[in-house]
Amino acid sequence: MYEKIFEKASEGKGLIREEIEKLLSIKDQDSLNLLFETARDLKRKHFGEKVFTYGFVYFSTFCRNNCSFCYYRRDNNIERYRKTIEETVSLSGDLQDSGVNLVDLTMGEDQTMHANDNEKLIEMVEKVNSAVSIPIMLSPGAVPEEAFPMFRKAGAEWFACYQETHNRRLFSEMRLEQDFDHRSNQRSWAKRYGMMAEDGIMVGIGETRSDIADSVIQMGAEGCEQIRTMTFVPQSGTPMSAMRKEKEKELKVMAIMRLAYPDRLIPASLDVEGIEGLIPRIRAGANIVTSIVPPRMHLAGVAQKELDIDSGFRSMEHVANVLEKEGCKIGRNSEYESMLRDIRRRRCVA
Ligand code: SAM
Ligand code: MD0
Ligand code: SF4
Repeated sequence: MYEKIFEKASEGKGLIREEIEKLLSIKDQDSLNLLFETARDLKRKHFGEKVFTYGFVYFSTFCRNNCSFCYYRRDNNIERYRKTIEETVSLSGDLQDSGVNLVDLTMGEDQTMHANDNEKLIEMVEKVNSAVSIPIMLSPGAVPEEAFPMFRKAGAEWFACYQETHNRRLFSEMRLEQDFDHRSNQRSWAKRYGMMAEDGIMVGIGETRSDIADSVIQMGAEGCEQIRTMTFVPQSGTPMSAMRKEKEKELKVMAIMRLAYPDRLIPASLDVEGIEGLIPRIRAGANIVTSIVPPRMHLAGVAQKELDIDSGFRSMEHVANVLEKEGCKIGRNSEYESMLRDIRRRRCVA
């Protein structure tokens, strides 16, 4: 029933809307397995058995926004922390020493960091950049266009800002009082000023099949080098706390993204189901592991604030063991960087 679509995608011909929607409707396990198999084959063709790893430093959990889905929304009365620049530099160094290929510096929209044209944030990126040699990804929320050349100059190579959904109505229910176009501009600005960009969607937030197809198409058209999907994890103290967590959808969407865009970087986040969720995501076509967090450093995850962190199950060492058992090869820094060079080169030509 789906064979023709799999065959076409295997040849690297991508997917059209109708095919994306059809694959989203898969229910039986056999077809689902075939979908994952096709995704894995395509991944292998482009990346071999290589998987790359990203360390995660959620250095400030203060936020001025009130996203309905997020534990760290302004109205949630929770304990928060802000690491100093020195602490963040040291955590980034430790992550590099543990072997990750990139460090992702993430924060809520913390006014202390954004103040005076992002002065503190820029200083932090500069200092991390002098201390580590691996690439830096910055995930600071939505900022004015003028910030991008300064982030780039300070040493950030990547900018992550997820649209969550490309349905404007749903966006306004998720990201309360935030502007859809301003958020979407973040990624174009990042690219304009020489950074690579990541987009992403959440699943299980009330979206339809057609919404997901829109997002998959839109993410492809924007040309972000990295694209992701994450299952919404209900958070206590938020308006969406009573919602149900979707089970299979994320894997399906991930595999569909791989069929549609064989050469993009697609993360498996440890922040949804912890270490247990890693291999299913790798088997669905992901080629990057994100949200690797060092244990006992009082660092939180985003969607899973504690899961597997202090036990060390989200450390590089443990992740590497799990990946090696699966037959994956952990990408070296030199391999990651040469892949980034290829990606940048392709973009200049295209
Ligand atoms: N504050 C910045 C922002 O919103 O862009 C950067 C960090 S934010 C916490 C990173 C992403 O985590 C969000 O864009 C969202 O996709 C994801 N996220 C947050 N809460 C989540 C939840 N409860 N379940 C799944 N993903 C979540
Ligand atoms: C992750 N918790 O990779 C992180 C986060 C922000 N750039 C990434 C969502 O899962
Ligand atoms: Fe703040 Fe980001 Fe959470 Fe929204 S998703 S409340 S912007 S930390």
